[in-house]
Amino acid sequence: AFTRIVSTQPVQNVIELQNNKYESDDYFNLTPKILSYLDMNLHLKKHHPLSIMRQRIVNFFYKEYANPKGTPLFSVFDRLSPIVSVNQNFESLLIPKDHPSRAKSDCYYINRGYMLRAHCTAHQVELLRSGLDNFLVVGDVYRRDEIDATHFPVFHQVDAVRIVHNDKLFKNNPDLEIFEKNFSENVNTSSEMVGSSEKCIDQVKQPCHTVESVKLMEYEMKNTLERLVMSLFGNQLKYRWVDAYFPFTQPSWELEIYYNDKWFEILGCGIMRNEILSRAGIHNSIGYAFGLGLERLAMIIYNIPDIRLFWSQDSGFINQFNEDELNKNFKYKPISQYPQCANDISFWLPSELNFETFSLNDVYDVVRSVGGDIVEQVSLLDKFTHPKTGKNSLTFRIVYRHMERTLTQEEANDLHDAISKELIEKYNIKIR
Ligand code: FA5
Ligand code: MG
Repeated sequence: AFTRIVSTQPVQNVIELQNNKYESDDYFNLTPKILSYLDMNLHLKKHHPLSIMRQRIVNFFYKEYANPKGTPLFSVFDRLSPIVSVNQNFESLLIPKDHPSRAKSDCYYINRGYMLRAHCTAHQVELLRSGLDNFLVVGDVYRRDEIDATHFPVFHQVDAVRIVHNDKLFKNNPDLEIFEKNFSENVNTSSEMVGSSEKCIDQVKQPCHTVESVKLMEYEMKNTLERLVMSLFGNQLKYRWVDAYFPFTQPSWELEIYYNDKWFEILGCGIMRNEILSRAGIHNSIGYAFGLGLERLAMIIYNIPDIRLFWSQDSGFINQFNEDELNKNFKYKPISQYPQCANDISFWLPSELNFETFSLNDVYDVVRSVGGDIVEQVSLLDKFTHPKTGKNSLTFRIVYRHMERTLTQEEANDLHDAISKELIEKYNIKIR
């Protein structure tokens, strides 16, 4: 039988973004909604809680690492464009070709070569190559994700790198070395890049490093980060280190903090992979790197209940935050809770697709594009395969709530209809 191949791909197209032209291809999956966030720069906006978080973290590092004259050692980059090459976001960081984080269903691609950065680590190698050894990168990052009070397709990260040369690290111990004696930097380690993409937590140090150098770096990193979070949350804070895995650091950890009876992961970090340093032309040195999420910090510090509030234009939100009292922690006062409207949608997938090949993030993107910030949550209620026809059906509940006023059921219905229409058009689904 002849099956109609449903194309969800746009026709070959040239799009202009931030004064550069890109040719879109079958990887293009940006939505107008996502593009509208590109130049918002919430982390630079006056009185914005994310900007306050950025300043507190930058100030901490300026103070923590300064030369004897008081000049900060760290350079700060907070205006780098979020449009990066796939190479910057993945290859340069030794992320294997088949790593799940590269999936089209998880990232925003312009084409096969360019994307919206999925983490600020994407700038690590270019900055290392430019000769910097201590730097912070602050910016917006983009990931296709589910929809609820703690997830938004755009959030903000602070990434950091600190490199120490052998002479400095062992200033007081000239007998000690960063590298093992038998280690040669010429050894070809690139085979590790095609290695398994499985998440294997390996807390063993990299073979090239001596135990002493890794322990010293690990101590400095953890101690700095612990004091950073205490400077943000106060000394009473309960935290813990959890073993983790990142392709670009080894060993790696995550820092979790205890809040409202739960553990929250706020950052990932580790000892930088030596291949990254040596490829960037940095020798006889060891480094640590970390990446943390600004929204998570701000939500906990100010008790902000919903991640969409960061995008709110309501003066009732912004006016609660004041640059002049940067270090003051207080509880955010809800503007007011407007009622929710919940509508369900059930549809059949096109017959050539099943639950594995149909991406839920495609649905979430349509919901975001059409419903915008009025959608509070989307949850998958039911998956069902018809016993006779073998057709697959999904049911979602979409919760609508306006952040600044009461939404009528009619308005919610209109949005809901528009979402159904867009899903039918884009993905050839059939409403049940
Ligand atoms: C990374 O993005 C790594 N690049 C971090 C890193 C950098 C590790 C350098 C080692 C060296 P991850 O995906 O876990 O890792 O995100 C880092 C932090 O960003 C998280 O700890 C969290 O605070 C924040 N974050 C991640 N996903 C979200 C999300 N969907 N919404 C809000 N914040 C998020
Ligand atoms: Mg993580």
